[in-house]
This record gives sequence, structure tokens and C-alpha cells, in this order.
Amino acid sequence: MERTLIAETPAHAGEDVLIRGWIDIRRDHGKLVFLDIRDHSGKIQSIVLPGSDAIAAVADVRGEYAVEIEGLIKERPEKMRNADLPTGGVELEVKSIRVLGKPSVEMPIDVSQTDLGVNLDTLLNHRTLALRNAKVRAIFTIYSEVLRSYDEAMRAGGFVEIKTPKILGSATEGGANFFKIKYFDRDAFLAQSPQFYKQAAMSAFERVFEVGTVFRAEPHFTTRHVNEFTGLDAEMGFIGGMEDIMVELERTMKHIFRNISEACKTELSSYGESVPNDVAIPRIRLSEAEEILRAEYGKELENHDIDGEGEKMICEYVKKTFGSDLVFLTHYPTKLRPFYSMPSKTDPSITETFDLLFRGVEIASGGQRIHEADILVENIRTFGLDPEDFKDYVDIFRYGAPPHGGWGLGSERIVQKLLGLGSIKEAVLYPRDVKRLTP
Ligand code: AMO
Repeated sequence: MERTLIAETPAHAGEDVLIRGWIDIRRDHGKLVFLDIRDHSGKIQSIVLPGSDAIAAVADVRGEYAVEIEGLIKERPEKMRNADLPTGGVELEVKSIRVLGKPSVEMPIDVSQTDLGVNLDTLLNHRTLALRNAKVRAIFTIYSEVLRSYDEAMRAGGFVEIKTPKILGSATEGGANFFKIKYFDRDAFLAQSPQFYKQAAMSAFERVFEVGTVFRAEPHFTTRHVNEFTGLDAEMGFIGGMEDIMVELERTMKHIFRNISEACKTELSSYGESVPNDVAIPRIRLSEAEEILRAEYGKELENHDIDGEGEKMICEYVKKTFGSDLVFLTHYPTKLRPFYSMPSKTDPSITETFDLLFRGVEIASGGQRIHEADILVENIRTFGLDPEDFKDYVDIFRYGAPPHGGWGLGSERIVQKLLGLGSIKEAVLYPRDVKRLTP
């Protein structure tokens, strides 16, 4: 017999089917045995009757056994239907059951509970097993939809997908948060972003995007940093200014949220969350935000830089003033941005750059880049760096590059804030932090 997916069982009422899946929960009611079975498509209740041939085989079957079952799909009486399950109108009367794989150890956590109720360390130590829990799995169903929707939005906008090297001869984003690795007989660096390569690709394809691993040697423990994450990057040429980039990023975010609200209703509701509403994302200059923080919250910024607390406050202000869960902060000081950022024409002490904040946390940063080689070289020097170290990068702009810019968007932070997760690590399948390299 061919396998029937559990989601398709309602269409097979009155028929014998073969299903494969895990035992979600076993319940014994007198001589009756109830087994909830789940596969990748859904969940169904099955029943083993006392006189059936399967009753002996089911004797030692427990939760998380992988099984194959043949049985009869029966319509359930109206008053016994389970409205919470798409398959709640039917049940499977088990005729035979075969164990395909069984746990050989005591289960360290009970994944059948609605909420696992374990701390972050326990959750991550038992990550593979924890992923069998429906609520934990929901995070990654949504994550998968983020990736699919990003891809879809980018292609619809004429962006070409690229993959750029992650082993580099020099660090890209500057600062100290790079990983140095041994590369045969010399040193190499793990990519802190696809920045230089996406700009190089832009100079040929005009519009490119990348979904790629980003490595950051963040030595601290925070709720929003990991040492390895997946960046959703984009770069676009022939822009009139950074507004064009923000328009594109706003379009992309709205596409992602719209898809999630349609495709992931169950997952969102298991966290009691919904996607942001569709209002236009406000744009506020960082200098204005600084004023707002001072006036509304009595908060002073150090070096005109906004910290985590300031980001939370400004998001709260934007929510109550404009009804938006997202906000663009624009025109960051030159000193706070990488050397490739385009200085503003009217005031070179600020840049044509922005951050996108979502429910209190920065999820993206981007902006316009310097596209003239000589000005770039000068800026590299101003930043106290050696232009020789950036020769290949600067050369991109010696062959005629248009005004351009793009963004880097943190995929895991989108999901973290969307579901209100306490830590970004809950939204990373196997997170890496200072202490964690396993599982
Ligand atoms: P930036 O360094 O701001 O910009 O990174 C872009 C986005 O990546 C995410 N992010 C992180 N997520 C998890 N853990 C981390 N340690 C971490 N660090 C950053 C954030 C952030 O907004 N080249 C520029 C982008 C550009 O201008 O195109 C860059 O890398 O969501």
C-alpha cells in the first residue's frame, strides 16, 4: 500500500490507508489505546481496539516511536470532532502497527507538552529532540517562510541571487569582531558580511541578493547576538538616493509579513502574535530621534549613537505616535558607520545610511555607498586604514560604477521579534555563542 499523508486522511474516510509518522502521545483508556500520530503534514488521532490484531504489537509503543500503521479512516461523530485539528473530523482505526524506530534511552525532555517549559540552555542542549515539539517547530516553519518570501520578493524586484566567498583574505566590516582562521600556510578571515562582493556583483548585474552565513566574533552574551547568523543581503545600482533602498526594503518586509500572515496562521497563534500592520514605515533622522529620546524619555545618547535601550524607546514612541511596529532611523554620523558609507552632500559629518528597527531591535542596516574610487581611497585613509589593503575593492569603482546601495537584514532577528522570543538563539537552529559550539 502507498503512504497517505496525514493531512490527506479526511479525503479517505471509509478507506484503508497506510500512514507513517511519530507517536505524539499515547493515552490508555481502560482497554482502549489512543495514539496521536504526526507526520510532516499534520496530526491524527488513532485508536487501537481491544480485540484488534494490533493490540499486542502496541503494548510497548510509547511517545516518539517512529511507526507505520495500516488502518481504516473513520468519520467521527459530530459531537466528538476536534475543531483544533484539520484532521479532527476523522480518526484512524489501527489494524496493524510496525515500529520503524524506537528511542533507546530515557527521553530527557517531554516534547509532547504544549510549552516545553525548560530554560534556554536545556532547550539548546537537547536541540534536536526539542525540535519535535510543535511550538518549537513553529519557529522554523515561520523561518522557512521568511527565507522563501525574501527570495520571492527579491526575484520579483529583478534581483539576481549570488553566493559570495566566506573565507576571505581580509576582514570586511572593520572593528575587532572577525574570526581569524588558519588557511594552509597563512591567515584568513571568516566573512563578517558579503559587503565587498555584493557591491562587485552589483557593478555587473545591477541588482543582486544573497542569503548567506555571516560570522561575527561577538564576545558578549546578549539576547540579539549570535556568532553565526544568516544574512539577507541586497545591493542595487542606479539609485537616486538612499530613499530608493528604503522603498525596496519596505516592499520586501511587507511581502514577508503578508506571506507569513497567510501561510503561518497556526504558528503565529501558538505564540499569540500577529504580523505588523500595513502602515507606511516612518523615517526619522537619528538626530531627531535623539531629540525625541531627550524630550520624551529624558535619555541622553553617548556620541550621538543609539544603544539598545534607545532603540526600544524610539520603537515605543513610533508605535504610539504612528501605529507602526517598524521604523527607519536615518543619517547616522560618519564616525559610526563603515568607511564605504556615502557622506551626505549637505553635511559630510553624517551619512546616507539607515537602520531598520522592528519592535525594539535593529533588524537591518544599509545605505548608499561611495562609488568613486578616488573619494573612497581618501575615505579609507581618513578612517586610518591603508588603501593598499583594499585594492581589489577599490578597483570595482575604477571600471565605472553607478550610485548604489543596499542592506544587510538579520533573518533570525525578524523571527525573534515576530514571535516575541526572549533570545535570538531560539530562532537559530543550532546557535553558536561564546560558549556554545555543540550540538
Ligand atoms: P550590520 O553589521 O549592521 O551591517 O549587520 C546587518 C544586520 O545583521 C544582523 N546582525 C546580527 N544578527 C545576529 N547576531 C549578530 N551578531 C549580528 N550582527 C548583525 C542585524 C543587522 O542589522 N554590510 C552591512 C550591511 C549593509 O550596509 O548592506 C552590515 O553588515 O540584523
